[in-house]
Amino acid sequence: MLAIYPGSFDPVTLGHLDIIERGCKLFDQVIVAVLRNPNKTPLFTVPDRIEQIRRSTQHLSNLEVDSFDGLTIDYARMRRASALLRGLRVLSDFEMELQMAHTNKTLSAQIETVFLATSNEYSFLSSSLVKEIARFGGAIDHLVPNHVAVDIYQCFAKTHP
Ligand code: COD
Repeated sequence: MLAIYPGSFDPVTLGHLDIIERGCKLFDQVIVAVLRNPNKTPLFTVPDRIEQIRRSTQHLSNLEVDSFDGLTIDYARMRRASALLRGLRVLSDFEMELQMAHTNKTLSAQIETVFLATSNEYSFLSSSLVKEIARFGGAIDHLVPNHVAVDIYQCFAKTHP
């Protein structure tokens, strides 16, 4: 069974990686799909984000990392996926996630959304929080892989030398 784990991953965090690792145990194959969104100004380009995820997941043989644009459900259909994988942290995630799951179900009844509850230690963690901490020079090494922390600090050093 193939699952798509779609998201922004700007950048990938230990919370995302926890979902990816657990998803790889549940499904035969998982594709992490990075959205190419022209309406957003991300910190990292899509190729950079793909590279960060690939470097962090070399030990997972049933994982592919790709990018897509348009609707997630169209990409999932094109890849012949059975499920969309999503993570849930707090109650506020649930409202948006449930709305997306129901909408996607109306667009393709065959593709299920599967939610994994965040691991306790990552329940507070988001890409935005990591960027905010790094912007003000705080420690992020316990929140993202080391090579991603280096990338983030380099980005902010360029904008705030
Ligand atoms: N612990 C567990 N899960 C986590 C954690 C954590 N610490 N951090 C993030 N997650 C989960 C999120 O809840 C989410 O499920 C997933 O990881 C990805 O998170 P992000 O923030 O990187 O990505 P999102 O949620 O911004 O991605 C949104 C999409 C790109 C999937 C969505 O906007 C989309 O599908 N866009 C394409 C257009 C489309 O199809 N629109 C219709 C949607 S119904």
